[in-house]
Formats: sequence, structure tokens, C-alpha cells
Amino acid sequence: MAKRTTRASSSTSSSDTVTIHDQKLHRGAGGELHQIAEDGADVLTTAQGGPVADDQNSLRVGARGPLLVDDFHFREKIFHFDHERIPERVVHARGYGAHGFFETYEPLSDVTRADIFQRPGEKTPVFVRFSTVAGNKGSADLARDVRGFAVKFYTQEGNWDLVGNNIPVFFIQDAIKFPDMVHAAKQEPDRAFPQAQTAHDNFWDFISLTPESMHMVMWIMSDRTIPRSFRFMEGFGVHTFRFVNEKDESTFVKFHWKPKLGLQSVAWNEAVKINGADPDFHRRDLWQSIQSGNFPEWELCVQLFDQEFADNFDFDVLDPTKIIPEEILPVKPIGRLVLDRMPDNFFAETEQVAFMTQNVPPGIDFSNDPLLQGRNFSYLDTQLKRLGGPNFTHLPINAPKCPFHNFQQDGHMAMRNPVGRVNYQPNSFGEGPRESPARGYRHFPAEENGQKARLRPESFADHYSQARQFFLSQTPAEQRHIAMALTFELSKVETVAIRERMISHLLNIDETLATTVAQKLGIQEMPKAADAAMPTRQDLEPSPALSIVERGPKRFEGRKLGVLVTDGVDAKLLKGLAAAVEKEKALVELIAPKVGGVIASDGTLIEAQHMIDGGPSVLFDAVAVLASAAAIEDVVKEATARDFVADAFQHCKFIGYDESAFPLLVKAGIADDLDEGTIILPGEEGLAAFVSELGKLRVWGREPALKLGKA
Ligand code: HDD
Repeated sequence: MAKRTTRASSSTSSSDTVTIHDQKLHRGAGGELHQIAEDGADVLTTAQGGPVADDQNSLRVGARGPLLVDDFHFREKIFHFDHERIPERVVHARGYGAHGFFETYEPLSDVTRADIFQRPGEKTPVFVRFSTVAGNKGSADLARDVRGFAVKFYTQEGNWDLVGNNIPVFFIQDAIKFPDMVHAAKQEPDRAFPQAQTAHDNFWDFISLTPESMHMVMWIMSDRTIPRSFRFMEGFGVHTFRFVNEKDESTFVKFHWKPKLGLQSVAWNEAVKINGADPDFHRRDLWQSIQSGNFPEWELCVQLFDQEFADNFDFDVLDPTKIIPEEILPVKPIGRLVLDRMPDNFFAETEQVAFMTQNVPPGIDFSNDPLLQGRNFSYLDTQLKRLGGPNFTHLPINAPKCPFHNFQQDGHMAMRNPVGRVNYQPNSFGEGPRESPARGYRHFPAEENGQKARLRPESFADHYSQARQFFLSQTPAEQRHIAMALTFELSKVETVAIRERMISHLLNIDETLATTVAQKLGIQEMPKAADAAMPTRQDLEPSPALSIVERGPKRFEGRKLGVLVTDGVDAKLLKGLAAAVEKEKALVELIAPKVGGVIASDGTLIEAQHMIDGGPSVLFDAVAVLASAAAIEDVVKEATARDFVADAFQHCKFIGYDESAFPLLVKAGIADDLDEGTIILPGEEGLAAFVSELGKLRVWGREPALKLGKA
């Protein structure tokens, strides 16, 4: 294939070699050129381009003598290695990103002049980074934690960063409390643990002294903080923003991301085990689904409202600890987000991407939410610190994809260096870009007045009503999980007074919840309810939209069935099951006593993806066991095989099995408790129905009998 080269004097050959000044060069996979060695291999060079002769041994005096300062290759190599790391994010350090596009459904010109929302069907490139909040960069994916959901839209009028979470409210109402909140949540400073966990004194001490966090506490103690996959989470812009149209009219807007495949979380006991079995569970999930062409998708939805709605709503729309229930103000889909490409280089893209809430294009503006305004101040500083200089916008992942021109210049590592004499405006040479009042960003001309003071509005004072509403909107299983999560977290708090203070808050939310948690913690005497600025409202209607189970998937699509197989497995049945699952656009992975695979009933070798120890059932959404009578006898002796089934049962998963596999159910101790979720696999005709049943994901009715905890 003919390739372009950088010099006029060069010539190209028919292969991937290029000749420049009589030197043959090889073009690598990324288009980069390599010097070629005598044997045709690419030549290793220093960063200065000097060919390297020996990269195995440093320069020294004699075989056993000291190293020499002359060794510029060694010096450069180690110097660069020593500087590979940049500071990790102070929060949201662990994250994983992907590229994709946003497709606009319909013009929204009546409410916003944002260019991205003008032309139906238009696709805008995006980069999305998901993250946990508290853990460091190397922490496990299934920590109980809020997930970041940050989207950078490369619009034709500049980058728009919607830096949200998978929870629509926040812990605090004023950004000035953010450092305290984060300090309390992360590892304690003297001992540097616990990592990526809020189950410790400092966190609950701060929380119990911060009643405004109670609504968020209900969310973080729910299964929202242990999502099954980034693909099955909602996302929220949290704050009230403004859309502004060409006439400078404002409409308030709240942003929501709705996953196409429905919501899904894991069980806490499952999360604990996944963290051991596969700490990269969420990364791997996103990687696998994108690499296999199953592109995750979300709809961007908005709640739009005017000043009159805001004035009449039960709570202040500027308060980031409150939601507007979808049943009161429906969400309207305005476009879809598809993630279809993994980064080529994790560091260059996912690590260096710089999200900033203040990145908004014309047509999108801020409200006076004090948390949002504080954020707008904070994010620029953090990028400067992390990325080392003001030119981080020159990095390809951060640079706009639309044309951009200004007179900013120089600084560390400047990559865009303007040419010519004029570097200011106005100038009389007629050179360079100028402002455009018509196209440029216009802030919504809101009228503001008032006393300069450190204040918190009265309208932010109700801290319990929506916490109660959230709790009452959950299914019984989800309520049970909230009680169990609170019990677990508070059981790790050493200071009894902090546990009791939390119970006193729970009493303002739901009495049964408070007494359940108190009993489970062994608190002898119930404390008094916490003093509240306002009584908890009892009249807020439950909002089913707040339940994950209510918003679960309709089908097994996008999920994974783990099939434990033995030698002699019925080849036809296994093939039929795999076909039925794949037809549902779900995945099958096989687990066998040896990863090399099993010899099926028809004599074929069937390869497995996991050996039993490496493929516990927590990695799958549902499981099946297909065995032969001869081979199952050995398999039942393996503790991990018994755990495979016992865990799946404990985690309320569907378990399919054939007759020969039954001894494993007996040994796993579940044979006497079979229910509608333990299904003897039908013949081939029934397999599609079996897979369709898996779409329910869990048999919640099984849970109370498991005595994991009762609400
Ligand atoms: Fe923040 C990162 C989301 C409040 C200050 N934040 C960060 C990220 C997300 C959020 C998703 C990671 C972005 C990425 O993947 O690179 N933050 C939120 C949400 C908040 C919130 C939804 C409340 C509604 N944040 C918040 C406040 C402040 C910050 C109140 C400070 C006043 N956040 C930061 C930061 C970070 C950050 C320190 C750390 C790394 C970064 O910005 O790039 O500036």
C-alpha cells in the first residue's frame, strides 16, 4: 500500500517500508515510522532518536564493576520511568472510559440554542469516564460507592462536560463542605485505611453530624452503589441547569441518563466476592461488551420546567440534595449515547481526560445551585495540578474537535504554537480571530440582589422527607438491602455514640428501618429522634422510578450465563443452550474442572473459559450445570464447585441443571429448597423459554428464607 511521507525527497515502496534520504524506514501499526535493523526488525532508539545497541546491560567498568555516569541511555530510560505517574484524581481516582457518539432525536431550538440539539439524527463524538469516588486508582471495582458518570461532548461549538453521578442527589448543599466530606469518606489519615470503603468512623461521624446528607445516605445504602455493570446504571447531572434559547429565554433542566438494558445491581455478598475474584469486574465488562460489538447505550432525558413550576414545587430546585420525582415531572428522551470504541491508550485518554463542569456551550447555563457554582470554581485547579500546566487542553482527548482559535500562548508543553506576528486583539493588522456577539456565549441575564453574607436558605432545611420517600419507594427486597447495608457499615464504626446518632436520624426517616438496624447492631436502648429543622413529610407519594428492581431489564440481553460442565456433557443440550442464549444477545461462558475443556458426549473437545476456581458464579447473572453421571461424582468433591451452586442460590440467581448434575445441588445443600428459580433444563424445545425466564435475573422471593437479614 502506498504511504505518504513527510519529505518530498522520499519514495515509497509497495510494502510498509518508506525510504527517506536513502534510509529505509518501516511504518508501524499506528502510522509511526521506525528505523530498520540489519535483520529487518524495528530499531529501538532513545527519546532523542539515537539507535540503541544494548538495552539489557548498563555501562560499567568490568563485568562486576560500578556503573558509569556516561550511560546516557540508562539515565534517560530510568528518568522517564521515574516520571511515568501523574497525581491521581483527589476523588474519582479509579475510572474507566470509552469513546462513542451522541445522537440527537429532535430539534430543541424552542428551549436551547445549543448547537448539539438543533439537527435530528446528527451525531456528536463523546468520551465517557465512569468511576468510583473514594478508592485510590488501584482499588477494586465493586466497592460500595457512588459511581461517576462523566460525559464530554465534543460539540461544534465547544466541549460540553456533563459531570454527573449514578445518583441524582449529593451529600452536601454547599461546595465549601466538599473537602470535609471527602476527607471523612476516604481512608483515615493516620492509618491509611479502610480503602475504598465508607464503613468507618470518620465517614459516619461526618454524616451523622450533617443531616442534609440523609437523602443521599438512603441512596448510597441501596444497591445503586453496587452496580452489576456501568452498562446497567442510570446517570444524573444532579443539579438544575438552564437551557437558554436564541431569545435569551431560560428553561430549567435536569439531565438523566437511562440505560437501554435496564438497571441491575449485585448483592452485597456477591460484591465482596467479585472484588476478590475479579477486581476489574466493571472494566472487563465494558471492555468485553464493546470489543464484542455489543455497544452499551443510554438515552439522554431531560426534565424541563419553568420558574412557576420551581416556585410551586415542594422543595427548592437549587438544592442538590433533592430530586423532582419523574411521576411529578416526566423525563423526556432527547437523544441517545452509544459507546463503541475503547481508547487506544488508557493513560493518554482515560487518565488524562479533564472534565470540568464549567465547560458548557452557548445555550446551556448554570442555576444558582451553590454546589454547582462551587464545582465550576474547583475543576480547573484540579486539572492544572494533575496534568501539570495550562496546556492540558492541547492533549488530543481534551482538545475540542471543532475549530478553535485564541491568543493564549506558550507555557509548559505547548503543542499548538501559533505562527505570525500578531498575538493580541484588537489589532490593526486585520489578523487573528475576533469576538462574535451573535455566535458567542451569552450568560443568562438573571437579575440578582441581596446581602453579601454566608447563608443557607430556609428552603434547603427539610432533610428527611425525600429520604423517607426514597425508602418507601423501594421493593421489600431493596428495603431489606438498605437495612443490611446500614447495619454492616455501622457495625464497622467503633464509636458507639456515632452508631446511635445515625439511628436517631433514621428515626426521622422510617421507624421500622431505625429499629431494625438498631436491633441488628445490638443497641440496647433506642435513642431519641434527631432534632429536625422541619418535621418529616408523611404525604409524599412513593416514586416507583426510584427502585432498581422496578426498572430492571425485560430480557436477559447483555447478561452472562455461566455454565459449569463436566466430561461427558450432553453435547446437543449444551449447544442448544448456547444458541438460545446467543439468540437473546447474551453471553455464555463455560466453567470446567480444567480450563483446557471437557470431552462432550459426542467425543468433541469443548474448550472452557474458566476452571472452577477461576470462574465462581458471582461473575455471572445466572448459572447452569450440565454434567454426566460419571463425571459429577468427582466434581461434587470440589469445594469451589459446591460454592458455585450455593452462592448462585444465596444470591437469588436462576440455576438451570440437568438430571446428572443433581448430586451437586445435593452436596451444595440446596436440594431441599428448590424453587421456581432452580430449573431442570427442558429438552431443546424448551431452552428459549428457560432463557427468557432468566430475564427476571433474581428470585427475590427466595431471599427472606436465607436469613441474610430482615427489614
Ligand atoms: Fe466532583 C471529579 C462528579 C461535587 C470537585 N466529580 C469528579 C468526577 C465526577 C464528579 C464524575 C470524575 C470526573 C472524571 O471522570 O475525571 N462531583 C461530581 C458530582 C458532584 C460533585 C456529581 C455533585 C453533584 N466535585 C464536587 C464538588 C467539588 C468537586 C462540590 C468541589 C468543590 N470533582 C471535583 C474535583 C475532581 C472531581 C476535585 C477530582 C478530579 C477531577 O475533578 O478531575 O475537581
